[in-house]
Amino acid sequence: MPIQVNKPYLPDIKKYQKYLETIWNNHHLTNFGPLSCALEERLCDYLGIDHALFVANGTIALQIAYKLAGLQRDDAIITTPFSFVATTSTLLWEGLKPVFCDISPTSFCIDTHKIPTLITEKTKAILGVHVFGNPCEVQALQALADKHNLKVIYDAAHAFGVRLIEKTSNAQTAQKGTSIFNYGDISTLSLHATKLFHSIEGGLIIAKDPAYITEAKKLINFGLANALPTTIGINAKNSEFHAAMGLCVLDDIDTILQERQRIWEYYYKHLKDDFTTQTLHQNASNNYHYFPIVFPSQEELSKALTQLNALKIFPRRYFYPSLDDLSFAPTPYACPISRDIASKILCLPLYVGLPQVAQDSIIHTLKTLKHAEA
Ligand code: T4K
Repeated sequence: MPIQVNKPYLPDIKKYQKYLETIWNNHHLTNFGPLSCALEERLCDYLGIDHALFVANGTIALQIAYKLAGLQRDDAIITTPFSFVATTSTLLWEGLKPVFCDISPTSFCIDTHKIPTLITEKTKAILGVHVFGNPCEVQALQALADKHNLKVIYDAAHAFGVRLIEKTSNAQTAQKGTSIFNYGDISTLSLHATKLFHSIEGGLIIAKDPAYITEAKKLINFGLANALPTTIGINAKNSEFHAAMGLCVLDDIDTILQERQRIWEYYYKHLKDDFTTQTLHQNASNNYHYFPIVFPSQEELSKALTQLNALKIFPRRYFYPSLDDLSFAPTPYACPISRDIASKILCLPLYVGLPQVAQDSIIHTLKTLKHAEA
């Protein structure tokens, strides 16, 4: 059996079948059904957020977020070039102009210090990505946004369950921290099958201001309010079948996180001295979503990939290429750090059920290659 970068978690099929029976009994298949509402409620509770809307996927969640933030065609949005292509393609799809700001070579998130020189009168928002679940410098970004009257949107596709302990936190939040989704104006999450928590396809729009969620609910349902079209909308609702999967996976979330932590820590223990790893935010929790390593050169990455592929092991070049290098996203600002990291980074297989023998084989192959190079 090939070892892929990830393998979607599947819950107990009998539990899913029970939900199917509920759907059959309800005859409510989609359009804000009871399972979708239950999922939103349970996710708010689990994540420590006030408002969330379950939508079709993380990509449309971003597009809706831009509408909610009032962004208009040709507005300039300062964003990161080191992300999955959806972060940039959604901007372009909406007629917005991505202005790429280079990343920190250690956290792989947008470099806050480089943002001010990119701000012009056309800039309307900052779009950050908590890359591999590692939070951006949310407080510094907010201060910048406040100073220049900009919206802050987070593509938090990878950040399920991540919490931040603020220096100013009170006794209540000091232990658990605050959800990373509570920062910025709007955050979006992907609930795609490849994510640590998923609903097969799905996404979440999260905002502290309930008015955003009320508006989003209209936008994802053709712009309808009380069955009448009131604004230009689209169909971005999700179904009860997807919600049912989310509810089943949420039941198992503690086990999922424990298992991912075990695998992540095993990689870290064996590879940290030989490869550059992502520097994690000191005050944030780790959700163990991805395990990226950075090679000294693209040549060494290619050699490792060839050897692992020969063993039927398929890590992924997340994220390659750097988005400022895309032919369809023209930019006057090249981002050398992002391009460099993108050319040398590899995400290793990490999922519940990854066989120990496969993980050992990955580590052995990488270490052998590394020491042969030395
Ligand atoms: N923003 C960010 C920062 C994102 O990372 C993403 C998505 C988005 C926005 C958009 O959210 P969504 O609209 O997708 O909700 C995968 C995922 O499809 C994508 O959701 C994810 N990020 C991205 C990082 O990874 P691909 O093109 O690598 O997927 P694919 O089909 O090659 O799958 C990866 C591996 O997973 C395969 O090697 C095999 C395995 N797999 C996959 C699926 C779907 C399975 O074993 N079974 C499966 O059913 O994008």
